[in-house]
Amino acid sequence: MLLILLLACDPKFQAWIDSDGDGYGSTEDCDDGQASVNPGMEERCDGYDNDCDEVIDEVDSGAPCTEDSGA
Ligand SMILES: [Ca+2]
Ligand SMILES: [Ca+2]
Ligand SMILES: [Ca+2]
Repeated sequence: MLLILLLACDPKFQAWIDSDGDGYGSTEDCDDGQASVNPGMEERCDGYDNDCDEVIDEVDSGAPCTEDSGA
């Protein structure tokens, strides 16, 4: 029990916080408040930079990223 408390107080462990629970801590996750945004995520048309490459809603296929699927 004491060991766990000591680890919790360790700055190294405090620096790694996964606020959104997506498996990526604040040191590697570019948005630790969005579970659909982390370095292991594929880009989606949702207005977020899901894959953390600093480009929002880029699509490899070249298809336009719009919410309009019809017309
Ligand atoms: Ca995240
Ligand atoms: Ca991106
Ligand atoms: Ca996106």
